[in-house]
Amino acid sequence: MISKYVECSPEVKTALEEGKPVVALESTIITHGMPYPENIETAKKVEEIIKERGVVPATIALMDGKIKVGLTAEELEMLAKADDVVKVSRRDIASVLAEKLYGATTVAATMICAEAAGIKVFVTGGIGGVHRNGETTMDISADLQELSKTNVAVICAGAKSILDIGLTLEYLETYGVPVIGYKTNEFPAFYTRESGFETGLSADSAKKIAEAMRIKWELNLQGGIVVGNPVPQEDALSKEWIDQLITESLEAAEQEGIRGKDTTPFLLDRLKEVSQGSTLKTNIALVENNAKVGADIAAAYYKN
Ligand code: PSU
Ligand code: MN
Repeated sequence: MISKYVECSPEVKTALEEGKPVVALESTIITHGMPYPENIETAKKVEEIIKERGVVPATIALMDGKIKVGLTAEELEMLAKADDVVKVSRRDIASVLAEKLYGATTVAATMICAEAAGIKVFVTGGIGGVHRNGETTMDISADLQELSKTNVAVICAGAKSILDIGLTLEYLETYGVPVIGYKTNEFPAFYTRESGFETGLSADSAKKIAEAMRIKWELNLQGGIVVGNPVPQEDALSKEWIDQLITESLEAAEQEGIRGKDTTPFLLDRLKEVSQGSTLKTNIALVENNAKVGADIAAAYYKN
Protein backbone atom coordinates (compact mmCIF):
# COMPACT_ATOMS: atom_id res chain seq x y z
CA MET A 1 0.00 0.00 0.00
CA ILE A 2 2.72 2.44 1.00
CA SER A 3 4.74 1.82 -2.15
CA LYS A 4 1.77 3.11 -4.15
CA TYR A 5 2.72 6.60 -2.98
CA VAL A 6 6.50 6.32 -2.85
CA GLU A 7 8.50 6.98 -6.01
CA CYS A 8 12.24 6.35 -5.71
CA SER A 9 14.70 7.64 -8.31
CA PRO A 10 16.45 4.88 -10.29
CA GLU A 11 19.72 5.37 -8.31
CA VAL A 12 17.94 5.16 -4.96
CA LYS A 13 15.87 2.18 -6.04
CA THR A 14 18.93 0.22 -7.19
CA ALA A 15 20.91 1.07 -4.06
CA LEU A 16 18.08 -0.03 -1.76
CA GLU A 17 17.55 -3.25 -3.70
CA GLU A 18 21.26 -4.06 -3.52
CA GLY A 19 21.52 -3.19 0.20
CA LYS A 20 23.86 -0.28 -0.49
CA PRO A 21 23.94 2.76 1.83
CA VAL A 22 21.50 5.60 1.19
CA VAL A 23 21.17 8.88 3.12
CA ALA A 24 17.88 10.80 3.17
CA LEU A 25 17.87 14.62 2.99
CA GLU A 26 14.99 16.96 3.83
CA SER A 27 13.58 19.67 1.58
CA THR A 28 12.22 22.23 4.07
CA ILE A 29 15.78 23.37 4.61
CA ILE A 30 15.82 24.21 0.86
CA THR A 31 12.43 25.94 0.62
CA HIS A 32 12.04 27.50 4.07
CA GLY A 33 15.48 27.32 5.66
CA MET A 34 17.76 29.11 3.18
CA PRO A 35 17.34 31.76 0.46
CA TYR A 36 17.97 31.22 -3.27
CA PRO A 37 20.61 30.57 -4.63
CA GLU A 38 22.44 29.41 -1.48
CA ASN A 39 19.71 26.80 -0.94
CA ILE A 40 20.25 25.04 -4.28
CA GLU A 41 24.03 25.36 -4.06
CA THR A 42 23.99 23.75 -0.62
CA ALA A 43 21.54 21.03 -1.67
CA LYS A 44 23.85 20.07 -4.57
CA LYS A 45 27.02 20.29 -2.50
CA VAL A 46 25.56 18.07 0.22
CA GLU A 47 24.59 15.45 -2.36
CA GLU A 48 28.15 15.61 -3.77
CA ILE A 49 29.72 15.11 -0.34
CA ILE A 50 27.58 12.04 0.24
CA LYS A 51 28.35 10.60 -3.22
CA GLU A 52 32.10 11.13 -2.72
CA ARG A 53 31.81 8.72 0.20
CA GLY A 54 30.20 6.04 -1.96
CA VAL A 55 26.74 6.64 -0.50
CA VAL A 56 23.58 7.49 -2.46
CA PRO A 57 21.83 10.76 -1.44
CA ALA A 58 18.03 10.88 -1.53
CA THR A 59 16.45 14.31 -1.16
CA ILE A 60 12.77 13.89 -0.32
CA ALA A 61 9.78 16.06 -1.32
CA LEU A 62 6.11 15.69 -2.24
CA MET A 63 5.19 16.26 -5.90
CA ASP A 64 2.35 15.26 -8.20
CA GLY A 65 0.64 13.23 -5.49
CA LYS A 66 3.79 11.18 -4.82
CA ILE A 67 6.47 11.01 -2.17
CA LYS A 68 9.59 11.51 -4.30
CA VAL A 69 12.72 9.93 -2.87
CA GLY A 70 15.73 11.19 -4.82
CA LEU A 71 15.13 14.33 -6.88
CA THR A 72 16.46 15.24 -10.32
CA ALA A 73 18.51 18.43 -10.77
CA GLU A 74 15.46 20.06 -12.38
CA GLU A 75 13.18 19.11 -9.49
CA LEU A 76 15.69 20.48 -6.97
CA GLU A 77 16.01 23.73 -8.90
CA MET A 78 12.24 24.10 -9.12
CA LEU A 79 11.81 23.63 -5.36
CA ALA A 80 14.65 26.03 -4.60
CA LYS A 81 13.06 28.82 -6.71
CA ALA A 82 9.36 28.29 -5.97
CA ASP A 83 7.63 30.32 -3.28
CA ASP A 84 4.41 28.33 -3.05
CA VAL A 85 5.79 25.10 -1.61
CA VAL A 86 3.96 23.88 1.50
CA LYS A 87 6.02 23.13 4.62
CA VAL A 88 4.93 19.56 5.32
CA SER A 89 5.03 17.87 8.70
CA ARG A 90 3.30 14.58 9.66
CA ARG A 91 -0.19 16.11 9.77
CA ASP A 92 0.09 17.62 6.27
CA ILE A 93 1.34 14.66 4.21
CA ALA A 94 -1.96 13.10 3.15
CA SER A 95 -3.71 16.37 2.19
CA VAL A 96 -0.74 17.68 0.22
CA LEU A 97 -0.60 14.40 -1.72
CA ALA A 98 -4.38 14.46 -2.29
CA GLU A 99 -4.25 18.05 -3.57
CA LYS A 100 -1.13 17.27 -5.64
CA LEU A 101 0.63 20.30 -4.16
CA TYR A 102 4.38 20.75 -3.90
CA GLY A 103 5.46 19.88 -0.40
CA ALA A 104 8.80 20.32 1.35
CA THR A 105 9.33 17.80 4.11
CA THR A 106 10.40 18.78 7.63
CA VAL A 107 12.44 16.47 9.86
CA ALA A 108 9.24 14.70 10.99
CA ALA A 109 7.88 14.19 7.46
CA THR A 110 11.28 13.23 6.03
CA MET A 111 11.64 10.54 8.70
CA ILE A 112 8.24 9.11 7.75
CA CYS A 113 9.08 9.12 4.03
CA ALA A 114 12.58 7.70 4.58
CA GLU A 115 11.18 4.84 6.62
CA ALA A 116 8.52 4.17 3.98
CA ALA A 117 11.30 3.89 1.39
CA GLY A 118 13.55 1.75 3.63
CA ILE A 119 16.20 4.39 4.41
CA LYS A 120 17.72 4.36 7.90
CA VAL A 121 19.94 7.46 7.99
CA PHE A 122 18.86 11.06 7.50
CA VAL A 123 21.06 14.16 7.45
CA THR A 124 19.78 17.64 8.23
CA GLY A 125 20.90 20.93 9.83
CA GLY A 126 18.96 21.15 13.07
CA ILE A 127 15.91 19.46 14.54
CA GLY A 128 12.80 21.26 15.72
CA GLY A 129 12.09 21.22 19.45
CA VAL A 130 10.25 22.79 22.34
CA HIS A 131 10.04 26.51 21.68
CA ARG A 132 10.85 28.94 24.46
CA ASN A 133 7.74 29.26 26.65
CA GLY A 134 6.58 26.00 25.07
CA GLU A 135 5.22 24.98 28.45
CA THR A 136 2.50 27.61 28.00
CA THR A 137 2.22 28.04 24.20
CA MET A 138 2.49 24.27 23.58
CA ASP A 139 4.59 25.05 20.50
CA ILE A 140 6.51 21.80 20.39
CA SER A 141 7.78 20.61 17.02
CA ALA A 142 6.20 17.43 15.69
CA ASP A 143 9.81 16.38 15.01
CA LEU A 144 10.09 15.27 18.64
CA GLN A 145 7.06 12.96 18.59
CA GLU A 146 8.27 11.54 15.30
CA LEU A 147 11.64 10.74 16.81
CA SER A 148 9.82 8.66 19.41
CA LYS A 149 8.12 6.43 16.85
CA THR A 150 9.94 6.27 13.52
CA ASN A 151 13.08 4.18 13.12
CA VAL A 152 15.49 6.58 11.44
CA ALA A 153 18.74 8.07 12.75
CA VAL A 154 18.86 11.86 12.36
CA ILE A 155 22.27 13.50 12.07
CA CYS A 156 22.08 17.17 13.05
CA ALA A 157 24.11 19.98 14.62
CA GLY A 158 21.76 19.98 17.59
CA ALA A 159 18.93 22.46 18.03
CA LYS A 160 19.03 26.24 17.83
CA SER A 161 18.74 28.34 20.90
CA ILE A 162 15.64 29.94 19.35
CA LEU A 163 14.29 26.84 21.12
CA ASP A 164 14.44 25.86 24.78
CA ILE A 165 17.22 23.29 24.48
CA GLY A 166 16.85 22.06 28.05
CA LEU A 167 13.12 21.34 27.63
CA THR A 168 13.77 19.79 24.21
CA LEU A 169 16.21 17.31 25.75
CA GLU A 170 13.80 16.56 28.63
CA TYR A 171 11.03 15.85 26.13
CA LEU A 172 13.28 13.50 24.14
CA GLU A 173 14.29 11.69 27.33
CA THR A 174 10.67 11.22 28.38
CA TYR A 175 9.89 9.66 25.00
CA GLY A 176 12.94 7.41 25.15
CA VAL A 177 14.83 8.96 22.25
CA PRO A 178 18.61 8.42 22.43
CA VAL A 179 20.55 11.64 21.93
CA ILE A 180 24.15 10.80 21.10
CA GLY A 181 26.89 13.43 20.99
CA TYR A 182 29.32 12.71 18.16
CA LYS A 183 32.75 13.04 19.75
CA THR A 184 31.23 15.21 22.48
CA ASN A 185 29.19 14.94 25.66
CA GLU A 186 27.48 18.26 25.10
CA PHE A 187 24.43 18.72 22.91
CA PRO A 188 25.43 21.28 20.27
CA ALA A 189 23.36 24.42 19.73
CA PHE A 190 23.58 24.63 15.93
CA TYR A 191 25.56 27.90 15.52
CA THR A 192 27.75 27.04 18.51
CA ARG A 193 29.41 23.86 19.70
CA GLU A 194 28.17 24.43 23.24
CA SER A 195 24.67 24.61 24.66
CA GLY A 196 25.37 24.05 28.34
CA PHE A 197 23.38 20.78 28.25
CA GLU A 198 24.79 17.26 28.28
CA THR A 199 23.57 14.58 25.89
CA GLY A 200 24.01 11.75 28.38
CA LEU A 201 25.40 9.57 25.56
CA SER A 202 28.34 10.01 23.24
CA ALA A 203 30.12 8.05 20.51
CA ASP A 204 33.61 8.41 19.08
CA SER A 205 33.03 6.80 15.70
CA ALA A 206 30.43 6.31 12.98
CA LYS A 207 30.79 2.57 13.57
CA LYS A 208 29.66 2.85 17.20
CA ILE A 209 26.61 4.84 16.19
CA ALA A 210 25.76 2.28 13.50
CA GLU A 211 26.03 -0.46 16.14
CA ALA A 212 23.71 1.40 18.52
CA MET A 213 21.17 1.80 15.70
CA ARG A 214 21.28 -1.90 14.89
CA ILE A 215 20.95 -3.00 18.53
CA LYS A 216 18.11 -0.55 19.22
CA TRP A 217 16.04 -1.78 16.34
CA GLU A 218 16.89 -5.45 16.83
CA LEU A 219 15.52 -5.03 20.36
CA ASN A 220 12.35 -3.52 18.87
CA LEU A 221 12.98 -0.30 20.73
CA GLN A 222 10.76 1.76 18.48
CA GLY A 223 11.86 5.22 17.40
CA GLY A 224 14.72 7.24 16.02
CA ILE A 225 18.09 8.36 17.26
CA VAL A 226 19.43 11.91 17.38
CA VAL A 227 23.12 12.28 16.60
CA GLY A 228 24.38 15.72 17.67
CA ASN A 229 27.38 16.66 15.55
CA PRO A 230 28.86 20.04 16.54
CA VAL A 231 29.59 22.66 13.89
CA PRO A 232 33.34 22.76 13.09
CA GLN A 233 35.16 25.20 15.38
CA GLU A 234 36.27 27.46 12.52
CA ASP A 235 32.65 27.96 11.38
CA ALA A 236 31.07 28.41 14.82
CA LEU A 237 29.64 31.81 15.86
CA SER A 238 30.29 33.52 19.17
CA LYS A 239 27.75 32.38 21.76
CA GLU A 240 27.19 35.82 23.32
CA TRP A 241 26.66 37.42 19.93
CA ILE A 242 24.24 34.83 18.54
CA ASP A 243 22.31 34.67 21.82
CA GLN A 244 21.79 38.43 21.62
CA LEU A 245 20.59 38.25 18.00
CA ILE A 246 18.23 35.40 18.87
CA THR A 247 16.72 37.32 21.79
CA GLU A 248 16.07 40.31 19.51
CA SER A 249 14.61 38.09 16.78
CA LEU A 250 12.26 36.38 19.24
CA GLU A 251 11.02 39.82 20.32
CA ALA A 252 10.46 40.78 16.68
CA ALA A 253 8.49 37.57 16.07
CA GLU A 254 6.33 38.35 19.10
CA GLN A 255 5.71 41.93 17.94
CA GLU A 256 4.79 40.82 14.42
CA GLY A 257 2.45 38.13 15.75
CA ILE A 258 4.32 35.26 14.05
CA ARG A 259 2.97 31.89 15.19
CA GLY A 260 2.94 28.15 14.55
CA LYS A 261 4.76 26.75 11.53
CA ASP A 262 5.85 30.23 10.38
CA THR A 263 7.93 30.78 13.50
CA THR A 264 11.06 28.80 12.58
CA PRO A 265 11.33 30.17 8.97
CA PHE A 266 10.74 33.73 10.23
CA LEU A 267 13.49 33.47 12.83
CA LEU A 268 15.97 31.89 10.38
CA ASP A 269 15.37 34.64 7.84
CA ARG A 270 15.65 37.42 10.38
CA LEU A 271 18.84 36.01 11.89
CA LYS A 272 20.38 35.93 8.43
CA GLU A 273 19.47 39.61 7.91
CA VAL A 274 20.68 40.94 11.24
CA SER A 275 23.88 38.87 11.15
CA GLN A 276 24.58 40.05 7.60
CA GLY A 277 24.73 36.51 6.33
CA SER A 278 26.92 35.01 9.07
CA THR A 279 24.22 32.63 10.28
CA LEU A 280 23.63 31.41 6.73
CA LYS A 281 27.34 30.76 6.25
CA THR A 282 27.48 28.76 9.46
CA ASN A 283 24.28 26.93 8.54
CA ILE A 284 25.81 25.82 5.23
CA ALA A 285 29.04 24.69 6.90
CA LEU A 286 27.29 22.60 9.52
CA VAL A 287 25.00 20.87 7.03
CA GLU A 288 28.04 19.91 4.94
CA ASN A 289 29.76 18.61 8.05
CA ASN A 290 26.67 16.58 8.96
CA ALA A 291 26.63 15.10 5.45
CA LYS A 292 30.14 13.71 5.97
CA VAL A 293 29.32 12.12 9.31
CA GLY A 294 25.92 10.88 8.10
CA ALA A 295 27.43 9.23 5.03
CA ASP A 296 30.02 7.49 7.23
CA ILE A 297 27.28 6.26 9.58
CA ALA A 298 25.22 4.94 6.66
CA ALA A 299 28.27 3.20 5.19
CA ALA A 300 29.04 1.60 8.58
CA TYR A 301 25.41 0.58 9.14
CA TYR A 302 25.05 -1.17 5.81
CA LYS A 303 28.41 -2.91 6.15
CA ASN A 304 27.30 -4.82 9.25
N1 PSU B 1 15.97 24.21 11.87
C1 PSU B 1 16.83 24.76 10.98
N2 PSU B 1 16.50 24.84 9.68
C2 PSU B 1 15.31 24.36 9.24
C3 PSU B 1 14.42 23.74 10.19
C4 PSU B 1 14.80 23.70 11.49
O1 PSU B 1 17.89 25.21 11.37
O2 PSU B 1 15.05 24.45 8.04
C5 PSU B 1 13.15 23.15 9.69
C6 PSU B 1 13.24 21.61 9.70
O3 PSU B 1 12.59 21.12 8.55
C7 PSU B 1 12.49 21.21 10.95
C8 PSU B 1 11.42 22.28 10.97
O4 PSU B 1 11.94 19.92 10.89
O5 PSU B 1 12.09 23.46 10.58
C9 PSU B 1 10.79 22.44 12.32
O6 PSU B 1 9.70 23.30 12.18
P1 PSU B 1 8.63 23.43 13.35
O7 PSU B 1 9.37 24.09 14.46
O8 PSU B 1 7.52 24.27 12.78
O9 PSU B 1 8.20 22.02 13.69
MN1 MN C 1 5.68 24.59 15.94
